[in-house]
Amino acid sequence: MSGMGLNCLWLRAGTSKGAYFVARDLPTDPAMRDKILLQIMGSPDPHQIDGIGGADPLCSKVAILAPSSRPDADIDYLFLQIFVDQPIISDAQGCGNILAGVGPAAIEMGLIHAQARETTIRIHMLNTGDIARATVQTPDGAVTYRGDTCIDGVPGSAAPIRLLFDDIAGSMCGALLPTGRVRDVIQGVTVTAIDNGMPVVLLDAAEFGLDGAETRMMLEENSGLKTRLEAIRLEIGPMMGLGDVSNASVPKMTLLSAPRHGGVISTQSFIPHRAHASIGVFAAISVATGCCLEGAVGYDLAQHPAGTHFAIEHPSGAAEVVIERDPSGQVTGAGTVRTARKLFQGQAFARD
Ligand code: NQM
Repeated sequence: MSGMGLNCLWLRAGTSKGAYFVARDLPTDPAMRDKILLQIMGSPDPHQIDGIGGADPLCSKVAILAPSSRPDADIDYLFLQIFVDQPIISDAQGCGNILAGVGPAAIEMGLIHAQARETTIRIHMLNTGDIARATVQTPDGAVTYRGDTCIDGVPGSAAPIRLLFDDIAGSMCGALLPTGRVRDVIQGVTVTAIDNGMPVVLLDAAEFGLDGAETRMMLEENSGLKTRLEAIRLEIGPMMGLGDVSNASVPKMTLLSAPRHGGVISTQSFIPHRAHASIGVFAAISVATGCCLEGAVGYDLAQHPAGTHFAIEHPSGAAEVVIERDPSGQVTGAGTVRTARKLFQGQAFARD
């Protein structure tokens, strides 16, 4: 198996890059599958020199697609985070950026027939059990990647891909506030643990002596900060129902400060060991949701928008998310717009 090429589509999806496969081409045994995927991506190696991975968690991602097992969905999507420098593959999180490529990939790989103008695909996200609706531009019945939509963190513009989610609260943790409290004190630091699509720990940057303007590189080089964040993460992970998180890519650790550029809040995220160049889709939705909860870390730092549009500032701009609330203020739905681009289509090879 490992000597044979596997059909593979390599997409830039949102602010991430990933390899898209069809499930029937991969071994059904997860251990065999993971061995092949580690080899294809080149892990473990900080440079992923013997594989196609981009030596950064944001470019070391895999999506596995299949016709859906559910009547209310069209496609099953399993997201796998391939650790760069450890032989670990984790399905303990979803990924809203790689999700943006699922619609185009499902059409390109022959799993879905495109409609005449745009095609809406119901995607069953296997990592969480939740459903997303993705609308892809398909003029003349084929995917187009060309368009005028810009997202911060990606040069140029591309065709919009609309993503909508109905009920993603407690996606991995079972509850929006997995510890049962809006704030906890862990290792002397006040935190809010929240999961609206992604398990995230919200922290006030000021508690770490930061003002929120530090660059990704400054954060990466701050080993004292990383040590403190990891200690908090390891303690709160089990409290969030995630078990021992030493080898898990969740919860994400997000430092918050007051917005600087007209957005709702400013963020600096660790995912969980490397600083994010921007912020994940579901992470941004979880942060936006936290900003709506009185008492949560971030509520007092946020500039609260009157409507549904939340600009979540991050180190390379802002992520625009839509948050819908009922009259009591409870978050009922979320969405965003991303773009994607086909970079390569062909066969990927594991080592013999
Ligand atoms: O939160 C990175 C990304 C992500 C995840 C990460 C994501 C999300 O930016 O939905 O997209 O948090 O590991 O692709």
